[in-house]
Amino acid sequence: MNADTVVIATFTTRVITVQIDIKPGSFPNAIKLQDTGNIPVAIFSTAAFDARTIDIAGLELNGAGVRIVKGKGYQASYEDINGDGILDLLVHFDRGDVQLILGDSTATVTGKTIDGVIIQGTDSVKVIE
Ligand SMILES: [Ca+2]
Ligand SMILES: [Ca+2]
Repeated sequence: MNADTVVIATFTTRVITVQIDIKPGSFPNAIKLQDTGNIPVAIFSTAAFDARTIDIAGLELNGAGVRIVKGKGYQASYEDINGDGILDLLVHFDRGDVQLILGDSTATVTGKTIDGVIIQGTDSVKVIE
């Protein structure tokens, strides 16, 4: 008797949850609906995660990409935002593209590392008119 062999391939997608701070140093993270400009967001490194491995080009905050400054490229820098001695990533998202409506209480950054690992981080927001 022949038994059919069923091969089941399982793909595990690794997702790293990262700690972020929308509008670093400020709380609540008020976002005015009709505002343009940019929203700064810190993505923190930890002992286990180096924010410098993030692919900046692929980052999004609720649908908005990282702001591109004419002649300078992406508006992003490595700074130790929380003073723990490890460099963090500070990126600025295009405010006009961020999809938020009144009543939304969180916003989420999604992206990938240069190795293709998916990252995701959420912070609270206060959407105001
Ligand atoms: Ca904040
Ligand atoms: Ca830090």
